[in-house]
Amino acid sequence: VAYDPATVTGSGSLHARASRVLLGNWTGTSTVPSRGLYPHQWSWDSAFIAIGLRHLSPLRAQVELETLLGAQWDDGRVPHIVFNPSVPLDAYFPSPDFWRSSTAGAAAGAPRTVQTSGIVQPPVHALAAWLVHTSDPGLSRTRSFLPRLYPRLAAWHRYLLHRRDLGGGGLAAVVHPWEQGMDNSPAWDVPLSRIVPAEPRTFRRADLDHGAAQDRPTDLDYGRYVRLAADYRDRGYADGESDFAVEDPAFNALLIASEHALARIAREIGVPARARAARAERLTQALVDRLWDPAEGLFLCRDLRGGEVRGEARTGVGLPGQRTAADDVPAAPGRGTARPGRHPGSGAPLLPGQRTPADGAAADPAAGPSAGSPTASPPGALVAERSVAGLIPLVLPGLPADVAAALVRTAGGPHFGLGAATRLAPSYDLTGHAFDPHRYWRGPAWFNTNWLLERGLRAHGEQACADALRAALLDAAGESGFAEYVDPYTGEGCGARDFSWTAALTLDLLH
Ligand code: 9WN
Repeated sequence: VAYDPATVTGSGSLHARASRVLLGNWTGTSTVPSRGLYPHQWSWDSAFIAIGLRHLSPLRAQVELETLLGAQWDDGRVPHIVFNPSVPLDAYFPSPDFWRSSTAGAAAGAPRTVQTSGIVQPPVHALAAWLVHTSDPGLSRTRSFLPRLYPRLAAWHRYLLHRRDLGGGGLAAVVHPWEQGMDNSPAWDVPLSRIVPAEPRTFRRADLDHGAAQDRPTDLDYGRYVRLAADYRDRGYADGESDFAVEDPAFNALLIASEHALARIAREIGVPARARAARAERLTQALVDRLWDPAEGLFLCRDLRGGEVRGEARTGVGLPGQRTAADDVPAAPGRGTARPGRHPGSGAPLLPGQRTPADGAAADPAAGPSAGSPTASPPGALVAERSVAGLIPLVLPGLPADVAAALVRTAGGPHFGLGAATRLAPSYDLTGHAFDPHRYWRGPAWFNTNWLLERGLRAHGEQACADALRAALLDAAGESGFAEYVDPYTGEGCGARDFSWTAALTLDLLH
């Protein structure tokens, strides 16, 4: 890494405090999300971190992304964790000896010299690369930053759009809750309920050395996370057969935003960009066709393995008197009772509250891609839970105007309370059966999702709302000591402090 004195200005100011967090979490080639809880490099964290770091040091921001993409697998996947070999194995679970990337991932082309996980995280990277470039185009061009990154970013998107198009409709599916990044969101309760948890005695949760148990996922969640990851590893990280396969609106919206960014990158480096821009538009259409719920004014997750439900008419989620998917799943800690069978068709009971296409039309995975043919019935079932993930497509400027307007209304309505009941948008429905203002992705407000909403509001002309959210984000970040997440009503900090993306996105909002 070339000599690069990152600048800190205005001692004591929010800017200076945020800068100190980022400088303190820098390891020389990348930034840890948190020194204690997350001592390695995480994929979507690095993208958000680079977006803030570019204001302190465009060079470090470039190196951050280069380090991550340096650990890319030959099949194009960008791993969700790149392990730091100097960190003791027991500092984080699952550690490299669980993932065994260089051996178990050999067929998929995992790197030999660096240890990684085998799953992915949301593809925010092309967006981050473009924003990093714009912060210092001269340095970027001198270092051939974009020409070097472009083939890797293109391969990453290709992996997601081909190997991960498990539903055949053009969208990417996640095969583990950690991939979507909102680990214990109630949106996963039903799809996860089919997974037989691993025995608790087979693993040790290092996260509980640093985080309060009541703010973290439950042991039962972890049992299922471990089972899913171990099964994936034991299949050589081959895609297609996962018992958990979900099309998520935030993951796909970020992919589309990154496709738009890749088109800009392509134009900048002089390679054809038209096909990319067109693809981003097609994907936006597929997102609306497959995941938009007009009755709710919200995007929902599609559980691709949930297509067993038949025949029961359901419209809207969680409306008074209706059963939601989650009625079947008691709230934590008793939530998630193991069910017989791990896959529809192997004995899993019908799941009330999931919504099948056209209320009972047969889901036919063999029907082929539905992108561009909105009349085809998508496989699986929409998950009847309101998650902040369903608001994230607001970042897409190309969203149909009526969809964007409905999202803005939903963000400010009773379920998310933005600009009214809450200081920041919660990760999950304030009125939801599983809402808990302190438990990780089951209610607390997170800075990355709110930063995305702030951008989305601005992109759709909601300047006053965006300004208010920006002010609330800055206040909450400063008051909480750059907490990992906060109580959406009070702003009280939870989880880790000096959390990197909180500091990075604070810096970005200050610029
Ligand atoms: C598992 C690092 C990551 C974030 C995720 C967040 C949390 C990990 C964990 O921390 O997940 O990947 O151990 O809980 O849920 O979004 O990227 O900050």
